[in-house]
Amino acid sequence: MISRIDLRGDALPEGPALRDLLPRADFDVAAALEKVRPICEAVHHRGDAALIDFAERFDGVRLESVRVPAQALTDALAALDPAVRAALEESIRRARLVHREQRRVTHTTQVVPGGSVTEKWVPVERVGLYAPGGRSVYPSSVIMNAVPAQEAGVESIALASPPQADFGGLPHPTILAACALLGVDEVYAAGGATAVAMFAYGTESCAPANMVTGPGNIWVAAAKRFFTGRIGIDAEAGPTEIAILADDTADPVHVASDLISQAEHDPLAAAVLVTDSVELAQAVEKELEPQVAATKHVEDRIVPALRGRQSAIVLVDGIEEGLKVVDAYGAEHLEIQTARAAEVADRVKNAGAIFIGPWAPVSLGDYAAGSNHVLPTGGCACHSSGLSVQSFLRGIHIVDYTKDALAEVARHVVTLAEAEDLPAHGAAVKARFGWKVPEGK
Ligand code: HSO
Ligand code: ZN
Repeated sequence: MISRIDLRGDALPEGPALRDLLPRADFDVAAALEKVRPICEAVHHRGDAALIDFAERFDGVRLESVRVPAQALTDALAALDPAVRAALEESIRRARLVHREQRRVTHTTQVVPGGSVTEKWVPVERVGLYAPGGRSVYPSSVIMNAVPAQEAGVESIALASPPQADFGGLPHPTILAACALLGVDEVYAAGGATAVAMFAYGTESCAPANMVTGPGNIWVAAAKRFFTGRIGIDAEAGPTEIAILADDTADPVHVASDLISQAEHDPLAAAVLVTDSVELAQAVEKELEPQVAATKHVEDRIVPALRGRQSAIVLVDGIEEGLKVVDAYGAEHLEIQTARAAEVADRVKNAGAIFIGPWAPVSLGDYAAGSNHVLPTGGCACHSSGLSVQSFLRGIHIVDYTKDALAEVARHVVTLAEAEDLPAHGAAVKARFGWKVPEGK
């Protein structure tokens, strides 16, 4: 069901060489880029008409309008199962608690008397959120995108999700209901690359956005790459990943169920167990069989995900080596199921989110821990973080110097300008002091 990679014995290689030994899915965004280009160009040139044509082609439904009427959101919320509503509300409440505390405060540094730099945090003005349809209708992801944007103070938030032929061309009702609960009332029926293009260029019915965030398949990732530089993006989200660092204190039933939980997302999802215990490895292998057999999505997602080259049980000599492996891997989600798990977790450098001990499975974080589940995949955790309030803010430096404060440092500015062969830079300072360089202090 899952392969083994045995890294015991020899010393582990460092950095990229170690990473090359570890499993990872092929997710070739560059190849998809060429395919999304004509789609993006069509949306640029033909606006809503292109969106309506693409919806017919990709989603099998002819739309009357791309904008979802407000009544559809109200109706979806009214029809929502009360248990699902209560769970979504609790998820929103917890996410708000965590994200509210991520707000940044304006800070002024008095560099010298009369000279200060203030860093002012300003939210992005308009954001387009994307919620996938098809295999992944995740109202939880609507929460994870909307809450940080709202807590950051983004004024204009719109959401796009693919039209569903079964629901008269509207996005899935649970997505609409989640929008209603969150107070996101500007919603569009547009999917994949077409939705990203709609937000990037704007169309007759949708004003352009400064930023697009949200999960999606390879076409969404490719469209985000296509527009990078023109708009802000969160990340090119790839297939989901779970890595578990475990020793012989871990419960194989928990480990197996957590591996399966993320394999459930996608045939390309990655499930990686890193352990120094052969007994645990064997017990997990044994445990996977009945648990997989007992669940849903077996043949289409879980079995290909676990059997794929992106998943493995990695055997290491000890937890020290295990830490090196998980750092080289940089998992989207990392569970620590070892003795003194909090101490081990504290030493991890690269992970999107870390889940400590037996009572914090990734699925808690997916829905209701309060943490964000939009996290860096594909090793991007080595340089990036998950979605947060910070993702929707810009820090603007405000420079405020008096004449005396400028005079004090003028000779350094002029010197550096000359050293860089940019005399006009120096002149811009000298001009303010009768074309002479002030003495300074
Ligand atoms: N594990 C996914 C998020 C998700 N899980 C949504 C369930 N629904 C990526 O972090
Ligand atoms: Zn998940």
